[in-house]
Amino acid sequence: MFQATRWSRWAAAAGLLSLLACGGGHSSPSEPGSMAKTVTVQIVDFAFNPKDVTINPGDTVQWVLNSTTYTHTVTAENGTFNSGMIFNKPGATFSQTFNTAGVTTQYHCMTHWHTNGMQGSVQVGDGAPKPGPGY
Ligand SMILES: [Cu+2]
Repeated sequence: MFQATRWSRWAAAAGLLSLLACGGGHSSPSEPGSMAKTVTVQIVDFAFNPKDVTINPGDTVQWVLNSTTYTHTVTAENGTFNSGMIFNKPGATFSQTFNTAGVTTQYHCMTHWHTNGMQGSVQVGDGAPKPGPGY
């Protein structure tokens, strides 16, 4: 009886520690550089999927062309990044790391922005504002 109680307390403590070790997931953004993740956004036909992503500071977004329609770009409207015409064959990738919490970056494809509304957003941290209409 005594042994079983000790063991279950130990198991509960170990479970709690393993949760804390991973930063608790999305509800509590981690420090930059610790437990940083890469989130993938697929480019399929004339759209980003998912269109909007929410990440923690220090995380990286990697866009991957998974389509035979091109040429696309990933171009930030605040000027912080621009892939150029890099998405010119299936499998092409572009990555950007976002370190500043509370910032939402709206981006688009220069080729298909006006014709297809090809745009998306990256929200960093839980307090980042929602993207504008259409993003
Ligand atoms: Cu495009």
